[in-house]
Amino acid sequence: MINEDKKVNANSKNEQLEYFRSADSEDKELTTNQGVKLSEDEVSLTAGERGPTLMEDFHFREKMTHFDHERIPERVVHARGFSAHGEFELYESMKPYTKAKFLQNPNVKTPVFTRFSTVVGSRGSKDTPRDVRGFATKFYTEEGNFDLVANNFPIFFIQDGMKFPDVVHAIKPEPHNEMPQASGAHDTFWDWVSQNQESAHMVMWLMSDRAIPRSFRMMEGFGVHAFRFVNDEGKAHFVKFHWKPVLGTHSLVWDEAEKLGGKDPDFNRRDLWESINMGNYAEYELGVQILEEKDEFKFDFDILDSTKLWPEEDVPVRIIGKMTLNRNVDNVFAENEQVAFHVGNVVPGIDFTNDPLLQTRLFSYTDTQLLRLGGPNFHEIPINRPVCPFHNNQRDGFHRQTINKGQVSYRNNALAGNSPHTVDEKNGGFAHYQEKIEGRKIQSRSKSFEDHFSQAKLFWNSMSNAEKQHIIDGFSFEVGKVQYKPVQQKIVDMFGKVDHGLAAAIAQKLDVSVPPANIQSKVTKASPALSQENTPKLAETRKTAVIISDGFNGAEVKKVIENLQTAKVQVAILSDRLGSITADDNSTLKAKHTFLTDSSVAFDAVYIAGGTKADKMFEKKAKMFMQEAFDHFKPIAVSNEGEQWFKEKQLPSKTGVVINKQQPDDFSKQFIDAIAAHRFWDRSIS
Ligand code: HDE
Repeated sequence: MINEDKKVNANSKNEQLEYFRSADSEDKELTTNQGVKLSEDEVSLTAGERGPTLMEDFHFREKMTHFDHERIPERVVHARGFSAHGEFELYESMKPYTKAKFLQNPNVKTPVFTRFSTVVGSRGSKDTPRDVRGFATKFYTEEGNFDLVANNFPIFFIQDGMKFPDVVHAIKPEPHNEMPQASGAHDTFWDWVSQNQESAHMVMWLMSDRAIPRSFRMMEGFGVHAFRFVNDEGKAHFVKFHWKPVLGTHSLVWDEAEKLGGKDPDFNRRDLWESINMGNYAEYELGVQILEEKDEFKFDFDILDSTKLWPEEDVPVRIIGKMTLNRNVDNVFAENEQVAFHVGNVVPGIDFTNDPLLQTRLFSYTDTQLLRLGGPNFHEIPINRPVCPFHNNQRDGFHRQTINKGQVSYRNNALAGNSPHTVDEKNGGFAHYQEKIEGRKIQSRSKSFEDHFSQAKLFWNSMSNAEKQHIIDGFSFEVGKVQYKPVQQKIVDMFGKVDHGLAAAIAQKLDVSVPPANIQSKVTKASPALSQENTPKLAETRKTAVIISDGFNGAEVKKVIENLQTAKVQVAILSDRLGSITADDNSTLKAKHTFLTDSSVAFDAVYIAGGTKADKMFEKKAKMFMQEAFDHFKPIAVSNEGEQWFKEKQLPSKTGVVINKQQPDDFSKQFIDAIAAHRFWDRSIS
């Protein structure tokens, strides 16, 4: 379906996809792929009742053949992912900087499709490993598709894509035994890190809370590379892209992430899916850091080096629009698996820089889709089609859908007046930015890429005490799994170049030597924007378990639930069985969760209401729930029986524990404030 003249609006992609949808479950007749109606679908055609199956059973052959070919290769990286549709709305015109049409007029809405992913694990792995997250968005603009193929870290492991296969081989399961799945906690990865010091900054991020996001809805996104904006006068600026989640950037704690890997391997995708279904759409503001070309050499790092970020305090992030993900996919294979992103999909007004990592990515994405999607026509798959017209002389190949009419498929021609014809720049034709280049063909890294530790130290300096402790714990866990002792020592020595205190703390955990203090980076600067302490914190959409048994305080619990829901907190009633639980006033609440089906790690907060009729087993389970939530630094509200259990557990009542000694409204307010604060790091684990 080629949309020849319709204007693009927020619904354009949805309308286009509608053309390809099939509502098989709405009372349809069963047919073969040739459209022949079928009278039998469970028994194959045989010669006699107990005889062999016959070749002529075309339906059996078609059904089985299709099944046999159902798989396509999973992505070589970012295999596990989940997606949603949405729209992007511009707040302010970017006309002075770029001629990209979707960035000209405020309030114009562009349809988008975003896929979130982990990098290392295979398609069936868990959602919550310690890993970078992919955050790739396709903007279906009136001038063609623009793909912002981003990650949730602003930097990368390496400076030149030539090393990409190496870092991926090192972090993937080891080839001789294919272990461990979806984890960098093994020898080959840390061996690689210790031999490739340019990875220091990225590894600091990987050991931090950023690598275990609470939700896709609570992750920042970064285009990583310097791109170029080009305006209609041909003037260029360097630009970096940022996504800022409206709900702030939040994380799990490591123990929780590990447990979730077993309890709910789909934790992040479920969160996105359910939130969108509930109308809690995922929202992110688009920000840009813009640099004048004359400022290219103004910094103490190279702006083309993808292991460096541009500190937000030095180059402010200008918020220019908002993306809202508001529609779930209809079919995960058709959309999430078949979507083909490419960092090279740009529109006029957006161009590349010489960042060597970006340059190599420009080759890799098409190349990988050719194998994964089985040929050169993957742009015709519904999810990948632009919503604007596309015409050229490319023809044929596997799975071609378009029926190109006419005699001519080449340029230059007289027979068809050279149609399709080129379009000059003034009328929207893409013209590559004419950057002046001088130099020899060489294979060597620029000296300006040499400093690998200053920004790693900047990141460390920017962390709160709790965040620093998590980084130390991250290293101690990951490198603690390494079997080859010299690698552990090399890692401690390497990160001694970042911070002596960090290295000493890891050395102590790993039982290796502490490196000398004088090798640490001298950088004292911090970037507050890097700490998650400074991110927006809201109670909205946080998931709270309300634990009740028969005999719960009906008036109080209902009032608290009402207040939580008014504050847009998600409430889940949990008991020892599903169904109606009866309060002291004989009213009832329906439990949709039990101690068996759910565990504390699936929630952000817990309200232990209990009930006078709770038996010993209930009490035991509720106490375990409470203890775990406490150890994960989560807000806890307790009332009556709950308070008793809390005391029996001898949990020190520190911040974040709200005890019902007041009116339900005040109690709720304090609890909602605690939910908004998320975690209480001042608790000691008891
Ligand atoms: Fe990717 N990357 N990448 N990458 N990348 C892929 O393309 C590659 C890099 C990113 O949800 C692959 O379709 C090279 C940085 C995301 O479908 C592949 C290099 C950033 C996704 C590929 C990088 C990314 C991919 C695998 C180093 C953040 C998932 C499947 C030069 C800015 C997209 C595919 C989705 C996927 C190559 C580094 C983001 C092999 C060679 C830096 C979000 O083409």
